[in-house]
Amino acid sequence: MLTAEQKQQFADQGYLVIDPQIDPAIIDGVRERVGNGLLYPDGRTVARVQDAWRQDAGVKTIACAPTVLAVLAQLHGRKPLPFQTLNFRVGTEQKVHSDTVHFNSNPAGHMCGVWVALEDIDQHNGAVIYYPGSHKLPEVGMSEVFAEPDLGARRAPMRDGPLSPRGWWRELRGHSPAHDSAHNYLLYETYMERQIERARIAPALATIRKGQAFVWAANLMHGGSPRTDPARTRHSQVSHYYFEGARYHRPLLNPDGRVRYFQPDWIV
Ligand SMILES: O=C(O)CCC(=O)C(=O)O
Repeated sequence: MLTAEQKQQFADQGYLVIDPQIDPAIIDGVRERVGNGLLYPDGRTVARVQDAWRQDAGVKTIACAPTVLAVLAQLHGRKPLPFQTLNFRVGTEQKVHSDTVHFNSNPAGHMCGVWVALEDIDQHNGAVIYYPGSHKLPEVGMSEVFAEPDLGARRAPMRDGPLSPRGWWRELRGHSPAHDSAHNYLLYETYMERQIERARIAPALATIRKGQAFVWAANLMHGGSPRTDPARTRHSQVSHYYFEGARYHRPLLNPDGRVRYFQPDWIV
């Protein structure tokens, strides 16, 4: 299904724009129910909904779209296994990072993100920003961050055990009394900005059309570009995939550097 050029582009640049062939009615339905908050009885709208696939069949359909699964299988030579969805109503303005710090595997790199535009994306509504070819840079974990003398000196004390994903997000948002992971993540972001400057890689924007998908390699540096028009929405869904035949871990939840494997909750 993919051409040799497309495979080569993914290998060289770490990303690919594809047509995931998802029914437009599914796209519109997810945008209305999840993006516009209709999923919630109290009518609240949230900027980021994690794992809505558990409640919403449309979200699951997007994550498990046969064309997406076929493309990923061709790119990785292994069966893709979807395990997480995030739905966004507006741009995240998230700082540059690689998914490998959140989700990695053994053997390394058997992870992938697929970001589906639920409306047209341009340079004003917070398109994903990415750094072509950056997936070839060495993977960055907290030990690389702490090896930088000034960042290492600011390192927060390590906790003893692993942190749950919910606990980690609470910390990142400052809701928890223990802020060590959130603090260390800020050091990681500083390190990644320095990496980009050192590598002198120019950024690009994933200005894709409604219904298209942006596929990125686990180690591709990316984030959310500024919302230059704050009135605009940026309805989108990113689904995360591991690949069969590996063991899976979450480096950030284990900042003591010990690899602790976990069993993802597969989207089936
Ligand atoms: O949607 C965005 O703005 C960024 C999403 C992202 O960085 C991620 O899912 O890893």
